[in-house]
Amino acid sequence: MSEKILVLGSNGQIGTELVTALRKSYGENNVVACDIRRPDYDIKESGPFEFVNVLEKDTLNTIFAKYKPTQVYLLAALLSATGEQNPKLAWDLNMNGLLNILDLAISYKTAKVYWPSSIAVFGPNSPKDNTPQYCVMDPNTVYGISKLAGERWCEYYFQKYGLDVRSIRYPGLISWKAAPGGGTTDYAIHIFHDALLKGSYASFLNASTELPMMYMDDAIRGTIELMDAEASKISIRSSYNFTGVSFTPEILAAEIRKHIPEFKLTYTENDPRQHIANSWPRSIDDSYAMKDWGWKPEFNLSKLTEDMLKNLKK
Ligand code: AKB
Repeated sequence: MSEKILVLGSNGQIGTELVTALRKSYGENNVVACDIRRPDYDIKESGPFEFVNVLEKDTLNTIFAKYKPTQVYLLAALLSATGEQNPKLAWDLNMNGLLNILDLAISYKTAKVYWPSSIAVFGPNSPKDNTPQYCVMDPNTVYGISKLAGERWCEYYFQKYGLDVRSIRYPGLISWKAAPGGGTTDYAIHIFHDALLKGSYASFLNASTELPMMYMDDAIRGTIELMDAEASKISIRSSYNFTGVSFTPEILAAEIRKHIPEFKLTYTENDPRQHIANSWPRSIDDSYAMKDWGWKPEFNLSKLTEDMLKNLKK
């Protein structure tokens, strides 16, 4: 049977690259990009696009009836920093968007659903180093709370209805193709743009704030590998710990200086995102992903820095 794939939230940082990768594997017409905004590319020149708000059940129902998707990727969400500016909207979008998709996936017998979680599910009392898959989780952002609740719903739908839902707890994702969407880890993208444009960057996180990160190429490959894995290999139906490399703004700046020696890093004070970052892990133990479906990152700090600068210079 040929696949028909819906990607909801297709214009975001992840969706932009995921749609391209999926279209390469499954064919342009079999991957339907869906978003509330018009994409940057010319719709007529590319594969199918639909305007969809994941909170509008009737529109969603029409789209499911039209395409009868075999796989759905739900990426539409409000991230950690923007979520704090509008907690009720973040909860509504992140939670009810997910429940709408889980219910429609059951009604339309969608074979597989992908939904991203985040390191934001951890909180101030979670272990900070090599944070294990199973530990205390006390998120203190509405984004983290919605992701933790969403993980429980995913596992519930798997156990109660047999829905094949798969999920990854993304760390900060670093990419150059699309702008990041209002997260706490966004400094690690802005720093590259400003290093090239101005030779300096004012970081909203302090010098020693270490966070888990990953290059987008690894994240897209890992996501598709998880979705392609045999169902029998997936032992976790909440969400998998997943990581690439951990670093601080200071360490990242030192790496950038290997290419731009005059690069200057300064720090702003009292940014609310510092408080969020302080509650998150410094590094992640992703051994379940490695053991269950063979996860292995390819980009370390020097490789991702080189690739970011090379592509942003173009
Ligand atoms: C954020 O910073 O909110 C996201 C995330 C880690 O989920 N990048």
